[in-house]
Amino acid sequence: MPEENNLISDIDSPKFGEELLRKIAEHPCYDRKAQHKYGRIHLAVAPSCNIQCNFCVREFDCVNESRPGVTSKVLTPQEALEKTKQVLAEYPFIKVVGIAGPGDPLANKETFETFELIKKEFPELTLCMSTNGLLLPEKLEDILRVGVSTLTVTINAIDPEIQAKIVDHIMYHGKIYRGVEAAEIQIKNQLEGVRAAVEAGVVIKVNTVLVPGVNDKHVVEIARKLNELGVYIMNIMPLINQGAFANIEPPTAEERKAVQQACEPYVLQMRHCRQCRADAYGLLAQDMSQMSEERRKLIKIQTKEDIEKVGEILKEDGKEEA
Ligand code: CLF
Ligand code: SF4
Repeated sequence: MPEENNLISDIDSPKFGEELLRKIAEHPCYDRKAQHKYGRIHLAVAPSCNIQCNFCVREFDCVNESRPGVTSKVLTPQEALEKTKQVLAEYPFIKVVGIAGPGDPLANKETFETFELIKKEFPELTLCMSTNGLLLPEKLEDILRVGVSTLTVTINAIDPEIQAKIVDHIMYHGKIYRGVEAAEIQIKNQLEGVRAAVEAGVVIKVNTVLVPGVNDKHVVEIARKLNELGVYIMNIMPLINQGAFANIEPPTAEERKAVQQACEPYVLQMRHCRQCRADAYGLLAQDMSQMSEERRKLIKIQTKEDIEKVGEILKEDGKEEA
């Protein structure tokens, strides 16, 4: 182990304030225990992307965060606000509003317009987004202004030679870059952006798509870097073979587990990701955007009852929920 890396057991827990600790505890992706209790709503307001990953089929959602082979219906910011109002009135256990595509949220001005509208209407909710990180340094000010507190950056390699095998090209400040040159720009921006975001108090999750034969031996090096940067949690996702990577065999569950174990000493591992759609809402395990009206009603009733029941028990016990 290189000297500059601390094992996570050696590091003091991050210095988050009370408000951020509450947001983490109520975030179904950031806190494993929260996944059965609290939900998220994704607003699919961001169709454009500024890079081309080799495992991406562009008519579908961004697979750096979402489910492959799925096409979410794009909403305007106003439609997204209306949808949020409607969904939250019925499912108050939703605590997080996320923008995760269908493209890259930072490549769409609608992302910020939507967050502005949501923040005004629901100031207590956690605002979350995911990005490929290309525009992170220049958009960080906007991210902070609209009040995003949990941010996912996909980092599939920190070695430009490896990244060049994963991303075909990037579009950056009006120019197309390919190969190692493109990879160097993206990695530099991702790492600089993550460092600055951590310093600004944003809680960072990093997604890494595990591509056998391409970055599988390299992922632990990424984890060491995340440790150094102060990243809160890492989500190692399996490749779904499509696009230019259609012929690469995805990792087995055992292979992914072994990589997660190797990374765990450096950065907390997320193991409950559902690779949700860019328009998913509800609990992670119950995407209500894909359910019949009857089933949604059932969940609403059950969940409200559950919440009330828990509230009553707590009142009787005279203590807050653990
Ligand atoms: Fe959405 Fe992502 Fe925020 Fe969660 S999802 S933007 S951090 S609110 Fe969660 Fe879904 Fe996995 Fe993403 S289970 S795909 S990790
Ligand atoms: Fe596709 Fe997402 Fe990669 Fe963009 S960042 S090319 S939407 S997988």
